Amino acid sequence: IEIPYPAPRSSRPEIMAEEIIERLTYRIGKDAKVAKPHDWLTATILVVRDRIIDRWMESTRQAYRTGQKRVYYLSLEFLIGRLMRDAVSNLGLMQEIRDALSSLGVDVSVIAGLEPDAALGNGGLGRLAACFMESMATVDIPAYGYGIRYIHGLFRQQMADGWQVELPETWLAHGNPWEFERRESSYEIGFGGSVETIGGYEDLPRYVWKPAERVIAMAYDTPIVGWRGNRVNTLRLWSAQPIDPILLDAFNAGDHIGALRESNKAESLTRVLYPADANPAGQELRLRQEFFFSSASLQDILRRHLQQYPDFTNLHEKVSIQLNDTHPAVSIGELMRLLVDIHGMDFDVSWEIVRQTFSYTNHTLLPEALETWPVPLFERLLPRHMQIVYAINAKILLEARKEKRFSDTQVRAISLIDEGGERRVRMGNLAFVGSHSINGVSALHTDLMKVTVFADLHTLYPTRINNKTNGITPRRWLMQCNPGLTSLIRDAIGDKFLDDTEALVELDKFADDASFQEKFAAVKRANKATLTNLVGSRMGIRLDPSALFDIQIKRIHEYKRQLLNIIEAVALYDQIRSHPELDWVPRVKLFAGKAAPSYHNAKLIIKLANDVARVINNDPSVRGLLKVVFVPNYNVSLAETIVPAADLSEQISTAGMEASGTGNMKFALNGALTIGTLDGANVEMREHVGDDNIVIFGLTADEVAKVRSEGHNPRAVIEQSPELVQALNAIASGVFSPDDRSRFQELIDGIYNHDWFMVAADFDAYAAAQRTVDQIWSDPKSWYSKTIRNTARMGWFSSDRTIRQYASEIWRA
Ligand code: DL6
Repeated sequence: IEIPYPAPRSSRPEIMAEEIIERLTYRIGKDAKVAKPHDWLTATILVVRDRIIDRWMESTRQAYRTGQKRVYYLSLEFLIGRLMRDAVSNLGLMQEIRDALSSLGVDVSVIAGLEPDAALGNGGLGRLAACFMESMATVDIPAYGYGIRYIHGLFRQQMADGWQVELPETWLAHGNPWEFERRESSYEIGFGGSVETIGGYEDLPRYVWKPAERVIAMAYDTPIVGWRGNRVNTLRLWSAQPIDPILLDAFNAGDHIGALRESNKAESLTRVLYPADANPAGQELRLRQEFFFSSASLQDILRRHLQQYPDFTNLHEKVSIQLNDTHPAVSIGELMRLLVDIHGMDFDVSWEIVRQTFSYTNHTLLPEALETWPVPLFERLLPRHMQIVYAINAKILLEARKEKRFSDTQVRAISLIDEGGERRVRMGNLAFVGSHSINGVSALHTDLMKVTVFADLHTLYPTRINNKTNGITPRRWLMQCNPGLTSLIRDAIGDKFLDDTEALVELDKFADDASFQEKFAAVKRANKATLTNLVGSRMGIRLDPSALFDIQIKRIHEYKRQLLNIIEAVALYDQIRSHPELDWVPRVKLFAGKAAPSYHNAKLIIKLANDVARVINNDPSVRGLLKVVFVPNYNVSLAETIVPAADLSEQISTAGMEASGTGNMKFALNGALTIGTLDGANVEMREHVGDDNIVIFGLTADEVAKVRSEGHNPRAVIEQSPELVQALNAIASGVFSPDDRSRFQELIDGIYNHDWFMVAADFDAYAAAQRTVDQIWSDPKSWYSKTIRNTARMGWFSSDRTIRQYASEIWRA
C-alpha cells in the first residue's frame, strides 16, 4: 500500500491559532481560560514542531535516497540555549506566530522568555557545537549531533554576599516539548568485567568482552532547523536507563531503597553535566559518561550504515565522525572493538577505516585541560579498550622508531601512555593517531599546536594538523538577538547578507555616513536600554545607557584575565577620585560568567568583582562616572541581551592561552569595539576589521613564552607602575573587603610572586589602551565609523564558512 505523506501544515496565523488551541486542549488537557503561560508556550512549540517535522523527514529520506555521506558530531556538550525563537525565525514564521498568539491574547515575547535555557555545556566548546549544528543544517549537510541528555545542565549561579553559589539547574521541570523519545533506539553499554580470548595460536584469537555492569542508552531526538528551513538535522542525546528498573526480590524482602540501587546508579550517569572547565577532571563518572555516549553513538552509526550497505568496508566513504575535543576520543577504541570483536574484521584493515573516519578538533593547549586517565581506572572500566589502546600504541611506536628513527624522548612524547609518574592514558594522543585530520580553532592556536602539545606527533604525521577558525551563527547572534540592527542593515544594503553573511561588507560604505551613524547609534542605545532594564529588574542597580558599556562575559578563568579588568577598574576609580577635574568618560564595567565549582581562584575573582562593585557603586565621588556590575547566572539567553548592548568587548586573555574565543566575534558583529590581546581569533579579527578598528595591546604569544622562559620579575614590573602599585595595595590591604581584610591577599601575592598570567606585565599597556578607547569614544563620529566597520567586516566569522571548510577539507561531504 502506498501510504501518502501528510499535507504540509499551513502557516496562516488563523490556522496556527486554531492548532494552538487544539494542542492546549487535547495534548496538554487545559482549557484556554485557565491555561498558564507555560501551557501556551508548550502548545506553541508543538505547533511549530509540526511545521518542522515534514522537513525533518524529508531531510532524512533525502540522505537515504542520495547515499550522501553523513557527518556525526560527537560532543559531550551542546550549549543550545532556547530553541523557539531560533526555530520560528529560521522557518520564517516569526510574524505569523506573533499574529496567531496575539489573536489569542498572548504575547509571544512573554512566553518565549519562559522557555528554559538548555545549558548542556560549560562554555565556548559547547556553544560552538550548537552553532555548528545550526550551520550544518543551513549549508545542507546531513548531520547528526550526538551527546548526553543531562537531567541537570550546567549549574545555576546565585550570589550570596558576592560569592558564587551553585544550584541545580532544572531545565526539564516543565517537560521538553522539542524532543522525541526513541525507545526503539536503545543500546546496551557495558562497564568493567573481563576479556575472554577464544581460539588458539594457529587460529586468529577472538576477544570477547564480558562486562560486569550494563546500562541502556536511550535516544532523545531534537530537530535542528537550518536557515530558511531547507534542511532539518537531528541532535540525538542519550539518556541512561537501568536494565532492571527495580529489583523486585529486594523490594519484596523489604529493601525498598536497595531495590532501586541499579536504577539510581544508571540514572546518575546522565544526571549532571560534569562542571569542570579546563580543570583536572579525573573523576570516574566523567570517564563513564564519555564511554557511555561514545559507545551508544557508534552502535547507532553502525546500525544505520548496515541499513544501507552490506558491510563496513566503505564506512569511511559514507561516514565522517568529528570528535569535539578529546571527550569522545574513547570512540576510537570502541569503533575498533565493534569492527574487530563484534563484526569480525581484521585489526589492520579496521584501523585504516577508523583513521579515515575520525577527525579531531582540539580546543585548548592548557596542559591541565588535556585529558588523561589513570591506567588502572581505564583498565578496570574498559578492559578490552585498554588492550586495544596498547595494540594501537605498539603499532605507532614501532612505526616511529623503525621508519622515522624517533629518539627515546620523541617516542615517550607520542606514546598513548604517559609513563612519567602514575601511568595514564593520553586521550589527546589517542585522538591524534586515530584521526586523519586534527584541527585547531584559530590560526594562532593551530600554529601553537604544532610546536607545543603535538610537536612530536606533528613530526610523525606532518600533514594531519590543519586550521579551522571558529565561527558563530549569524542567525542567533545577529538576526535574532539584534532585530533592530538587522532591520537597519536590511534597509541599507538589502537582504543578501541574510543568506551570505560576508555581504555585510556592503555596509562599509555607510561607515562615515552621518545619518547612518545616527541610526546605528540609536539601535545601540535601544539595546542598552533593554540591558539597563534587565539589570535594574534583576539586581536593583540603575545604569546610565549613555555611558560606555564595557563588557566582559565568559567563563571565569585566570587566563581570561577578568582580574586584569577589575584591577584596571580599581586604578580608574583611584584616578577619577584623584583628578575629578578631568573629563572622564562615564563607564559601566559589566561582568558575567560562571566559575568551575572547584576552582578556588576563579571564585575569588567573582567575589572581588562584587566587592569592588559594592564600594565603587556606593561612592558618591564617582557617581555617574564609573559603575561595576556582576550579573549573575550567565547563560546563552543572557548573552543574547548583553551582546547587542555592548560598546566595548573585552578579549584580554594572556596571549597564547585562548584557543579562539567566539564571544569576541559575537560582540564585533553587533557593533562593539574590541579591546584585546593578539590571542586566539582576535588575530584574524584584526586582519578582517583592520588595525584602526580594534584596540590591541600587550605581549604577544611569542613574547609571553620568552618572558616566561627567561624569568619574569613581576615585582620589578609592578614597582615601575605607580597606578598598579596603588590598585594592588588597595585590593590586598582590604579596602574592598573590610570584613576580611586579607581575603584577596593570596590573589595579589600570585601576581607579585610569579604572575603566570602576565597581569602585571600587561597592566600598563592595558590601561593605556583603555585611555585610547576613551579618546575614540569622545569622538562619536570616529567611534561609530569604527564600530560600523566591525559589523561590516565580520561576515567571514560566520559558522557557515567554518562548516563549509570542515565539509570540503576534512569531511569531504
Ligand atoms: O573552540 C571553542 C572554544 C574556544 O573558542 C575557546 O577559546 C576555548 O577556550 C574553548 N575550549 C573549551 C575547552 N576547554 N577546555 N578544556 O571550552 O573552545
